[in-house]
Amino acid sequence: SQSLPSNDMAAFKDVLSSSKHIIAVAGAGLSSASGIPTFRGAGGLWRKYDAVSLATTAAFRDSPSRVWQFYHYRREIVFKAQPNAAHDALAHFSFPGVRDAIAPGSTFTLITQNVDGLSRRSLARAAEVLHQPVPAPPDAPQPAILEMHGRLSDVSCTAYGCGNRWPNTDSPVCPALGGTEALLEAGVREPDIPLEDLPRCPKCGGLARPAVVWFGEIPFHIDEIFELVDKADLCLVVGTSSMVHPAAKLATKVREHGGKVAVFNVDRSKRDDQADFLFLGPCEETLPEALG
Ligand code: BJW
Ligand code: ZN
Repeated sequence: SQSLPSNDMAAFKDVLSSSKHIIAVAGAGLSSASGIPTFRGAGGLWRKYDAVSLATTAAFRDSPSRVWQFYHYRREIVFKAQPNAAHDALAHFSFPGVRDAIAPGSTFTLITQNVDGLSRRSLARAAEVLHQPVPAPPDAPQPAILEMHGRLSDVSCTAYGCGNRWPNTDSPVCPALGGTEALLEAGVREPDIPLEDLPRCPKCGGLARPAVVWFGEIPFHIDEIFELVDKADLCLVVGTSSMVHPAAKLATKVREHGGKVAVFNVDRSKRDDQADFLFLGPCEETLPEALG
């Protein structure tokens, strides 16, 4: 029978110190302490809907008004939120100068499923504190963060053949969505916003959508991600239920070619019994210790 994963922090730090190609695969739990609801745990409901069922192409086809209200609501939360100690621990670890005291001569890339941009904001803040530029090519082999499911602060055009994608950090994203987040709480019926009043493409006028990755769509940076996974000798799995592919199988792939896996989660998660290390607890407490 297989022994359970170790929770020995000193042994983990030993492995970390001799690792050369480190990746972290993060999920919604990374941002819990920033007040961002997760998908599948408590708080995984928006109004009466299951958050996972709204993050789909089918939901957007059926009701762009409802799905835009869901994303507007999440954008407003995220724009007001601040990165937490777990984001900051990963951000600091992204700087070669910091990492050299912990895992000398290593590379590190954070692969996040989160669309909240908090890791990017944490990295920018760390760059200021450390007086060092954000790690990026050509000095680093990769940008420090790959946001594989896109960004809430980007929108893209749904018109066939347009392909336009642009940043939009307006609050609200368009006038018609303003205030809709409070409506249902006030017991008002869900408004049905006409298509022409939802966000539109400035190039062709087509209906815009959040530039995030829904089920059946190909995640961003997928080729770079698989290359990193092939090279990785250590994979940190942070705050994800590991239910959604391809993110869920990245740690397994690292393990299959002999790399180590360390899971940081408040709860048990899928296939964590196959990990080498399992640190149960809030990642905003365990990660600063593990990477400090
Ligand atoms: C804490 C904590 C604290 C709390 N500290 N921890 C069979 C049938 C149909 C489809 C498929 C199938 N098998 C595979 C598929 C494909 C499908 C899939 O995986 N489906 C499964 C559900 C079965 N995947 C896709 O379609 C993907 N694309 C794809 O596969 O393309 C083909 C391809 C082929 C080859 C190569 C590459 C690609 C796309 C998936 C897109 C997922 N999109 C969403 C929405 C994004 C936009 C948005 O945010 O709205 O991504 S769904 C949602 O789930 C979101 C998340 O990023 C993702 C993962 O969720 P996450 O982050 O794990 O959150 P939770 O809530 O599940 O877990 C939180 C965890 O945190 C919990 O464990 C807590 O315990 C923990 N936690 N507080 C530490 N303080
Ligand atoms: Zn367009």
